[in-house]
Amino acid sequence: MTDLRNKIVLVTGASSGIGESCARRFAKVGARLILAARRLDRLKKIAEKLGADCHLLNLDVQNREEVEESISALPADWSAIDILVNNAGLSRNLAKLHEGNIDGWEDMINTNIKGLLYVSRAVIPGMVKRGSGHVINIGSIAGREVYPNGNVYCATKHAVDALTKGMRIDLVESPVRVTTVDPGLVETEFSQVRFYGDKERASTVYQGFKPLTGADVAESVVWAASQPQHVTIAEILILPTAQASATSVNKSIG
Ligand code: NDP
Ligand code: 8X3
Repeated sequence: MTDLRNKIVLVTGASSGIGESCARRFAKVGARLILAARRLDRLKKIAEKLGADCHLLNLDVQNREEVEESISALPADWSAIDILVNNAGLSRNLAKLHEGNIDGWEDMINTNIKGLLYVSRAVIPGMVKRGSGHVINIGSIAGREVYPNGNVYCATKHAVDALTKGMRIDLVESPVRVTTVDPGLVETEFSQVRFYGDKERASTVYQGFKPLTGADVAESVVWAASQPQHVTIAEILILPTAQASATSVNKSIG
């Protein structure tokens, strides 16, 4: 198994949900954490409770210059990133494509695709140079299926799927591993962001069944990272037991 003690793990979107849970789970196994997000106040509170060696990055992954500068300016004892968890992401709205909000599209494309690309482009060369590293992308069931009104969000997660496969091909000559962890419905702030802060509407998404938690997903992420160096967990699809596909959810089992 790969010993994760003292490994340097960069988690984007560590201020909430799946990213925050990944930070907690990696901290438990003794990793050192670079926590990145726009809400630095939240990162500070999370870091205080982690009991792990942490470095905080106030980072908007949409901002290409900010990403390049933040990664290249990491202090020497934080610069050799072992594991990159490309988690920062969001959805905006549910609407038919021809009625969609174009600003929301930009937000999703700029975060889920371009943000992931900027961070990957800044971090992976160091991994290749050092001959070691692991990139773990947080995809989605929405990267495997398209559901009604999910058009652009699903497209961004299909793009993440293509980029994961492309990275794995391009890195085959190096020991750097590439994994995608693709969750179904996880109760986080995801739906609150999708519905622009409407908590009541967001909560209805998870009513009537037991959704995944961020911790459930983090367990898969850390398990994939713990495998021996010659093992790549290429893809994990993780669903609540009440979910069988993007559109098939049994909302009557509580
Ligand atoms: P949350 O809304 O709880 O967390 C999203 C995280 O992304 C926050 O920490 C947020 O931090 C960060 N983020 C958003 N935009 C940016 C940005 N421009 N720059 C830096 N960080 C950013 O949602 P989840 O935890 O659910 O989402 C995490 C990932 O999981 C996303 O990629 C999402 O698509 C994916 N996913 C979620 C599922 C779900 O059902 N919840 C299912 C499948 C996949 P801040 O606002 O502080 O910048
Ligand atoms: C998030 C899960 O089903 O809302 O990727 O797309 S879903």
